[in-house]
Amino acid sequence: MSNHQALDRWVAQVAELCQPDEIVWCDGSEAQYQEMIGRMLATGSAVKLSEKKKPNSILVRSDPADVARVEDRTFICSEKEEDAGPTNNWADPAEMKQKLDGLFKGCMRGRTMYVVPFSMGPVGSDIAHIGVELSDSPYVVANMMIMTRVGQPVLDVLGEDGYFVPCVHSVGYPLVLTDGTTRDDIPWPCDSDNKYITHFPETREVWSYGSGYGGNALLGKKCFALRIASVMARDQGWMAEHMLILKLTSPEGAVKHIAAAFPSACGKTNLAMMTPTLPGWKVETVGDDIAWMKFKEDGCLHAINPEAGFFGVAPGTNYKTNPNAMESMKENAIFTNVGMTPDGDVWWEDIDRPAPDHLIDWLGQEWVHYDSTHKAAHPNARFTAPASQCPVIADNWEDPAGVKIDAILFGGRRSTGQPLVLESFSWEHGTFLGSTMASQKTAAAAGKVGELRFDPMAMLPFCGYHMGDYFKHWLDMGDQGGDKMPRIFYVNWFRRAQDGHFLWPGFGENARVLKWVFERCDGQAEATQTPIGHLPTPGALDLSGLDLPEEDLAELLDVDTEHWLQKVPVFRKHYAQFGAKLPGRLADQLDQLEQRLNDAT
Ligand code: OXD
Ligand code: MN
Repeated sequence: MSNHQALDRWVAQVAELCQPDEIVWCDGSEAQYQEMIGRMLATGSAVKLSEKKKPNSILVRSDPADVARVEDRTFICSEKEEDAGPTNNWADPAEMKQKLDGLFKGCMRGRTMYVVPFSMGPVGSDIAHIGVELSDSPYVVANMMIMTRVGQPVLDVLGEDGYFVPCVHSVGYPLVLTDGTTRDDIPWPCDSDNKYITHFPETREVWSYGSGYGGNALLGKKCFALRIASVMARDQGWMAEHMLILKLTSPEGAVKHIAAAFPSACGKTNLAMMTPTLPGWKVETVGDDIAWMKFKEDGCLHAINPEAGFFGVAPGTNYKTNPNAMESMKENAIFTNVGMTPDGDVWWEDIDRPAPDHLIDWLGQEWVHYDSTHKAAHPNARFTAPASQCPVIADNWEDPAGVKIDAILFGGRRSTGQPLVLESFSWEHGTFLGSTMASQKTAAAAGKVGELRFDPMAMLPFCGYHMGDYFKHWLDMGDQGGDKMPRIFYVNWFRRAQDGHFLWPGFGENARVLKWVFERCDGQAEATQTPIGHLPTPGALDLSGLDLPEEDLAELLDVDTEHWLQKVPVFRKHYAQFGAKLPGRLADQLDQLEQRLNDAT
């Protein structure tokens, strides 16, 4: 029970529907975290890792049918279909509520319903917002305790009548069936044929059924902090974005904060924790996945990281690609769908050490290296770790006032055409760049990996309303902020040469690009105007000490007019889906691009 009548009433209503055996309120304490871990160990959901190798950490293996976000089972249930737009699955809210009533009825029988009051952002910050998740999964509760701020301080801020976003989650595996028969719990309960990840933007509710994995189930993350928050942000004049936030310090000690939107599994965590190769430059982490940005009295956008932990992709993470992520997950971590070594440690593809002779794979079986398709870890295997454990967490990462954002980067995986870095001509042109962002698909979502798809502002799976209205919101924000808005850049670490090799070394070397961005913000670094944006002049990028063949640099900064002219009709087709909701100013931007390209040929 709380002091908040509406909250208590809602908890009672959901309990009446779901019929759990008991209700437990989460206080966010270490004892309660240990209780969740204990419950998972008892049902076989979790395996304890070696105290020597990974203190206070567990490994969890999901059902093979529940391994990623399910975009085709994710619904925006707005009153009007047109408000969900062409990029979302829409469902009628009344019909969906009826369906959910059927699914949720009795779905927690034989289980405990946990009440998780959580703050997205430092508790009490005026950029933060509060949610309450009701869930029957100890795995979800334990993850929420790492990923958000949970417990009594949140209820204290809520007081008697504070606003919260209600989020209901069930794995959809009752232990007592309607006919009264009982069944034992299983390690990863779910209802994989019946997943519904549903959002009600008008009433700002989330109902999630059937999956226990990541963004489908940790409802503070994608469901609240992006889909519902994007609607709140539109209505209240702020921004909820799929962006990392980093603090960049120059050798002289000057600081800038950069937010960057890349699609899922395109290196946000690596960039946010990067160790620069340029002497004297420092990158520190504020957040690795989501940014909430509001205007402050100075007229500038200030951002918080609404999360308190990292839910990062494990495969490919190692002491070379991201030593700070490796250090962050050294202890007190949850690993999901990775391999396990005989000495009780974790293993995944491209971790720093060779696979031992014996290994239990993510399916819980002895791993046989018989072919490259049979991986020890699932490609979307994850680690959950407290952000406070990151060695380069910024000292101001929990500042309730947020950090002033100086620059925004867009980017994705593009093997051709897109230069290493460019700066937009204006906020409006930057919005155009974000709206036409495309990237090769990764394993973070179910579906075919590698396909090129438009992913505007990296928000394709996360925008809770019509994408055309979302573009308009970006333009409105720009009109409001004027010349105080961050500068907008577009980066691409993934361009390949004809023979297939990556042209840019990436990782710590990306600091060279950040340095140019930093200097552009101060009006210093040199740039040439091209039809697609301002590109660094050949000498403007600091390449000291980097062995980069001249022809590779030339290709990285090449603007192939033919390539871009071919893109124009592709962009037009992409824009056409937004119909009358496409802001005319963006259509004009596309015409202007075409004009500039034609003038250049
Ligand atoms: C994530 C994602 O988990 O974008 O952050 O899928
Ligand atoms: Mn993400």
